[in-house]
Amino acid sequence: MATERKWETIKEYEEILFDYFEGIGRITINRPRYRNAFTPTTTMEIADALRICHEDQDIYVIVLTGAGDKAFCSGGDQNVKGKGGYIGKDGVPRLQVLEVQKLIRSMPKPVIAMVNGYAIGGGHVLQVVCDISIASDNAIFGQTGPRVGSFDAGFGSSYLARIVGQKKAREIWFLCRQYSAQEALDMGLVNTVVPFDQLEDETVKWAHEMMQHSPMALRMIKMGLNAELDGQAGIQELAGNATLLYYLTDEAQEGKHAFLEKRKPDFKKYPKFP
Ligand code: S0N
Repeated sequence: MATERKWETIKEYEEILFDYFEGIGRITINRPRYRNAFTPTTTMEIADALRICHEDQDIYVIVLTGAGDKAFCSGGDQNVKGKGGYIGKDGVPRLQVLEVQKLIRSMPKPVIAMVNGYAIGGGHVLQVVCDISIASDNAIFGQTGPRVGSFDAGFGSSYLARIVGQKKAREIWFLCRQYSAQEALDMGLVNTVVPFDQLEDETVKWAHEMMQHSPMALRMIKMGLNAELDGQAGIQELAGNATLLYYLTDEAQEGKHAFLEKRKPDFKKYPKFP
């Protein structure tokens, strides 16, 4: 039987839920009527919640999911798709889910996709960019872009190919087929598959297991894995984290103190590790 948990609301939004339980920040796309398709409001709200997760010292792991038992996310809401992007309340067309993808990728904490149904189109790309994917046995995966007049040639293709291989990635995009949770597991697209009623329990278990490990170690591993794929932007992220670690050393402090004390720095006393 599934465990009942008391999730506490972190912030109220229109189209997402954002709550907290024992070190986990959970973001739920809350548009089940539209299979959790995202509008510009949804993506702006997810981006805001992710920025809060980035800063919040009590959040160790982020979970992204969809409301209900039908869909994780069915991609961009076709009702508001206009020329140049998805049109929000300000009348401006945007492709803002790209910002959400980048925020997930540069989040210095693990992000788990808790896939509770359809992960389709831009919704599938969201689960692809998450660090870990835990799927329920009713989850269905696939891209629809070439059928509905869109595509994601960024992370949605290149990173997908790193996960499932070039041939399979081309099949997924060129044929727009749907794949079962078991097929997704077999091609390495998700980490595990569990019965729907165990999805939250399993996700919380994985999150808590990761939380027992060094946050800095997880952060550096994530940035290293990203850097290998993300070119200059990935190196910039990894280098930024290396600088953070360097600033924590006495050697770096010596440089700052010497400057402020108007003397020559003495770096010789610090070890040169082999
Ligand atoms: C998810 C599907 C397979 C579910 O099928 P099912 O269970 O048979 O339900 P339906 O009856 O089809 O749906 C129930 C109701 O929900 C509405 N609905 C579902 N999906 C959407 C959607 N994406 N937008 C708007 N409404 C949706 C249905 O219309 C239905 O409503 P009613 O009851 O009124 O009939 C199935 O629903 C499906 O195939 N959905 C469409 C999936 C899709 O094509 N998504 C869009 C794919 N494209 C993108 O996501 C854009 C890519 C992208 O985001 C991007 C990429 C790179 C750069 C930028 C962007 C960007 O655009 O931001």
